[in-house]
Amino acid sequence: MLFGEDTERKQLERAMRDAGRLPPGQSLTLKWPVLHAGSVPRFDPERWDFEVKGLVEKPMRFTWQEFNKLPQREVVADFHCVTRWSRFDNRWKGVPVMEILKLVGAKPEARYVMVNAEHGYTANLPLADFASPKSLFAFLHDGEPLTAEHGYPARLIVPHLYAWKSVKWVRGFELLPEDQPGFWEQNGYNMHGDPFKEQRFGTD
Ligand SMILES: Nc1nc2c(c(=O)[nH]1)N[C@H]1C(S)=C(S)[C@@H](COP(=O)(O)O)O[C@H]1N2
Ligand SMILES: [Mo]
Repeated sequence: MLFGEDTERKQLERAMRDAGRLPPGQSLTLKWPVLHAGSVPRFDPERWDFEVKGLVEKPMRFTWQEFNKLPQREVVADFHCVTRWSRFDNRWKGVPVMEILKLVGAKPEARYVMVNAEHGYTANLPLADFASPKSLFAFLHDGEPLTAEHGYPARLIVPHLYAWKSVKWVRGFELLPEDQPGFWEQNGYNMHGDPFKEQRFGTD
């Protein structure tokens, strides 16, 4: 029954808010909305690559095959969109960001990251957030390959920041000495984006 389902959702929402797990100004969704700018890109495994550049000891480029051979792990995490919905307990599987950072080696001057995706989408974040143990380049969600609209074949997941930093259709990243605004950040979104501090827009 619709009414019953909504009551259940609201009860869960209140419990999660009280437990400190739902960030301020967010509501819980049991569905999984799709949100992005532009069109869904087509995946061509022959042409796909993942490029790591900027302030790294060893710039690297991975083919789709090579990228798939990197160590993988699973992370269960909540997902918070700045448009005020949160989706709990997503089970992601993919390549931890740390695995790639170990291979390329961040130079000491590297402090920020620009993440690059298809169609020129970008998102910036501090290297310390990017390198968090729960950040990963995910292939699977709840045991299934990502659907095209959720970022197939791979997307970044940084669970502790607003979801616009969780770049779909990811194709690489660049380490930088200074912070530079990405796609939404150029349009007024926050440079950091911590949902628990409600860093939605502006400088803080
Ligand atoms: N490449 C790309 N990644 C993106 C976006 C985008 O426009 N392009 N939108 C972001 C935003 S605002 C959100 S809320 C999440 C939504 O992910 P979902 O569509 O899988 O729910 O993707 C993020 N990643
Ligand atoms: Mo979002």
